[in-house]
Amino acid sequence: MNISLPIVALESTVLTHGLPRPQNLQLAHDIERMVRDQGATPATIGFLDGYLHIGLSESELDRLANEKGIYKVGPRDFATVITQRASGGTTVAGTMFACKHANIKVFATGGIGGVHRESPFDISADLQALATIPMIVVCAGAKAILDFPATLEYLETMSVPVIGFGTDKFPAFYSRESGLDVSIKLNTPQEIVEFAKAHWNAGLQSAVLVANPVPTTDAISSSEIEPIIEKASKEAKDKKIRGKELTPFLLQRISDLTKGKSMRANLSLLLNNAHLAAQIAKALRAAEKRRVA
Ligand code: PSU
Ligand code: MN
Repeated sequence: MNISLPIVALESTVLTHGLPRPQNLQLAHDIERMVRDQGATPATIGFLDGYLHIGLSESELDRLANEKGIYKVGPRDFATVITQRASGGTTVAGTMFACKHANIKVFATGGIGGVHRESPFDISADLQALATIPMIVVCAGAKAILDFPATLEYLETMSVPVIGFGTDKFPAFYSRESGLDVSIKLNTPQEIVEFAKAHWNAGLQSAVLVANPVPTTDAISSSEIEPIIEKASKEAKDKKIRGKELTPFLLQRISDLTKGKSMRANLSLLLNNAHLAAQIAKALRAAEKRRVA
């Protein structure tokens, strides 16, 4: 019998490439504590010296947050870091791939990757992972730097349901809404678990994406953030920044241009997502216990 423990997987690209030092290590600790305080077990996932770690100790988190030459690891980079005995932070897709092996069903992140605005054909491997790995992924929408309509269309094409947690609208990472619709609004962790079970029982193999808006106190209005995103995107285009460098470049530029306000929103939504993911992991565990009893 396959009963999952209430475990919440956490990605590590946000530590290695998404946030500056020292906020990155502080966040790693805060987010793990948030999961534990809710009665679930955090498992931050990443590569150290060519080995995949599911759950990292204090000193291992410190290495990922502070060492130089750390890779950003999506699924296609697994063989690279394994053969090079390298260390790296796993992206949403890389973390989901690890969860598939470890049978972890719940994962919290900040924002998923998606279809980029400025770079044609730059579509994050996160979308491919969401299409093929059956688990519950909690995010605050797609990263604000993306093409939202294209990202949501792709998720629809790949049969990934998008649940708005307490909202009909897809949240836009720094802002609470993008003006675009989710596929269903649900209001409790129990409803989310029931929905995911129905999705998989119907024979689907895709993930269920939970979109949890950034807390109101830290949200930035789209009228404030949009011109800044446009500016940063244009700079990236002018500097010919592409591929895996694009996301870190944009996040850093937006943080500079907002004098750190976007980073505060980023930290706040990460903790908020870990909180909800822990509740979902516990609800999933309770549902599985009931089924076995
Ligand atoms: N959202 C953030 N910070 C991040 C990321 C997302 O606020 O660092 C990371 C995630 O790990 C995500 C990755 O999987 O960026 C997507 O990168 P790309 O667009 O290159 O696939
Ligand atoms: Mn990309």
